[in-house]
Amino acid sequence: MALALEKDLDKLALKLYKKSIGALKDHELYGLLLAFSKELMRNKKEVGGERKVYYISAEFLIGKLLSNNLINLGVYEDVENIMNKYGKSVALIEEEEPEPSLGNGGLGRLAACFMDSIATLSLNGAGIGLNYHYGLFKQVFKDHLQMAGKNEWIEKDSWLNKTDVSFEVEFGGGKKVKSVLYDIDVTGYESGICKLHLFDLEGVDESLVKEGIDFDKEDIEKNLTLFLYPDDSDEAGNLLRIYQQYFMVSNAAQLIIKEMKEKGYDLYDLDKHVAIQINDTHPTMVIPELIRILTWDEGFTMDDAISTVEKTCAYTNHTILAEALEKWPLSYLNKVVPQLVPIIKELNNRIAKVNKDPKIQIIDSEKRVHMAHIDIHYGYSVNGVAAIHTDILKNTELNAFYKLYPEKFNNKTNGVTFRRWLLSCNRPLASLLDETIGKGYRRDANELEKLLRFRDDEAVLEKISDIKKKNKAVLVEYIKKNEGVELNPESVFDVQVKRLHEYKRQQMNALYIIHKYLEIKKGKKPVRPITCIFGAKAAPAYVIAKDIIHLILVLQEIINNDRDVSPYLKVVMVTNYNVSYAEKLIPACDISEQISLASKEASGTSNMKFMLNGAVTLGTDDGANVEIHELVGDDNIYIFGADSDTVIKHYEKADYVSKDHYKKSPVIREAVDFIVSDKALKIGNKENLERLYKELLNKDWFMTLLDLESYIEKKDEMLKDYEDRERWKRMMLTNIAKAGFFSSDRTIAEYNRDIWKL
Ligand code: 26V
Repeated sequence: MALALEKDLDKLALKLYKKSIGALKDHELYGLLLAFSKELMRNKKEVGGERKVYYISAEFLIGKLLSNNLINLGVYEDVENIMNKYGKSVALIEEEEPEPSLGNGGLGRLAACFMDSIATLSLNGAGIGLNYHYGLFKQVFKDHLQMAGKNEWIEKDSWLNKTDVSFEVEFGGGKKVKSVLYDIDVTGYESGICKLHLFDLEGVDESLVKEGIDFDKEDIEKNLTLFLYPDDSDEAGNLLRIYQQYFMVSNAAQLIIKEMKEKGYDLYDLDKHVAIQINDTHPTMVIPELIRILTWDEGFTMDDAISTVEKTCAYTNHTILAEALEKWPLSYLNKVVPQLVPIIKELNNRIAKVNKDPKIQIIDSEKRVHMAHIDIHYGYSVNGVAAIHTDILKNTELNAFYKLYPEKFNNKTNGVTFRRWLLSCNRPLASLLDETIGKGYRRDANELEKLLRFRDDEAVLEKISDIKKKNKAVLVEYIKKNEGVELNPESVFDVQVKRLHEYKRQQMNALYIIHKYLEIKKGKKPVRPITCIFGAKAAPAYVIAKDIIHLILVLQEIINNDRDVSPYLKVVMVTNYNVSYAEKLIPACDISEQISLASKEASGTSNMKFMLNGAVTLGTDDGANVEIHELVGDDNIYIFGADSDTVIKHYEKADYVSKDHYKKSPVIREAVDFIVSDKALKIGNKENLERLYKELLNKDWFMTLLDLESYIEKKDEMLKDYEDRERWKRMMLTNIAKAGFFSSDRTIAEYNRDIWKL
């Protein structure tokens, strides 16, 4: 097979570049493997069936696709061998692939994992989203501050396939635009193909973007698909987001109806042939839009349209943060989508007529439209993304709805695709698993449990620890090249990578680092050096989040340049953390930081990727950490801090006072005061550091100081245990063995069993 494959590749190289493989430059090799993979995918069967799920999502954070596709197409090893013959590797060639940044973080990455699993399980499904030309901004640091630039990712040759599908979409004020549909083929693991449909704006104008990521937000006929969620701090930004959302769902609705008609199905049977999964509230307008199309164009009565649509749509909630639950002023909707307003009012009136409870109204007394409320009243399923999250939705946040519709609520604990987060990013570990437990885990992740048989096998434990060592060495090289920071591969690698948000509490990790720094300064040195690694982007309009980045970068500068301290402690915040960076950081991590304020992280998914790659979790009992805790048991995880009930009570009683903690504890005081110390101010900016200091002392909405002491204690306990190497290796093994539950194949099988029923 390898020989035939090499011949095919050589032929293709001649056709594309008029050169043989050996003469190709790296970028041409990427072009070659791209074209080759696309050819293989074109020859694969598209999954079909009588009933289809459409997963609508404003974000699909797919990451680079080359190695993932080669793995799923079953040709990775052969291609790797051929490339090795020419002194190249797939990993090296993949460096040439630009990374699409079509998502903010967990929600978007989840959608990408789900597409992989839908295809792998051969479910009849498609993803629908937007083809943002620059996606999420590219992060750079200047003077210890985050700057945002545009991330160009669309090249002449890419994974996008232009189709001839195009629809018209009308907005208020007589604005009318046309769409163009691009498809990305999603190949499952040794299975068929599903489509990721990304709609773009015909006539989108990249030249609108001038400096950085600034552009004319009003010119929607030209800007609609330039960026993902542009800065939403001003009205223009919010309006643009509504324009984007309507553009996405109007195209989705038209595509779904087109496909129904092409297959000859009766639209009154929509719910029999179609399930629409609404990924967070961003695609909510698909509900009134479908009702509009069915009543205006297809002759449905309002009653029939509503009852058809409510049997078709299902909603996933991804957060309980009040500020993240979308509530659009009716006046905005009147401007952008006046045609939906009477329908939304009708949906509202039908509820208000029978139930006056203000908590469940769609339009509130301030004339804001609660998008989640539309989903819950007019969808057939509502799910949270981890057990504790769904419980909080049922018992607290959405309790009034739960009482009305208990049968709609269900939990679907998130998962991640093991093709990318094990087979692709950690090939040495995958090979070891192949050798020890066989390849069955690749199809059935639960088979990872077989690894427990090797709990006391010193040779296997040693191999697991060697792989970690090698991955750390690879990361050290990469960080040296990309960040110019020299790390010690013998140190403990402590990693926190996720979007920057106060509830995720990167600031608490920073306070720990200050505490360690001061301890070392006083002569108390850790037994083994510690390396603290961060990766995080902050929303450009989120001031305190950017201040936290500033603090971390200031600490990096102070600590790494302090000769007394840097042999024992190093800090690095990597630039432009993205999927590709995650693929390098996660396999090299010892301590996985999952330290959100209990009750606030709906699930988290990096926690799953880390455990799968043999890191041990340091976390609160929050999100999926709770389920990780249950699976691995107390001995294989480090849990600290207030539990979610305690936190929820603090919020209810409004009795948390951060200053009390500051006053009571000298350890806390010393760490917090350092933020505005001469040393910090010499390097950092007064404005940023003082604002952060005041925020922590006077507000600290996410209760950093409540948990700081128990965090310090737990982390120190963990560092001590790291020195009991046998015990640590067993913890690594147990975490890997128990990760099977977190395969997105399991999650998707559950969505299908309980919601989609394909
Ligand atoms: C959205 C926004 C919008 C603007 C204001 C600030 C803000 C803050 C948070 C969000 C979060 C949107 C929803 C989201 O991304 N949720 C994440 O979903 C992941 C996949 O289910 C889950 O693992 C994460 O815990 C959850 O935060």
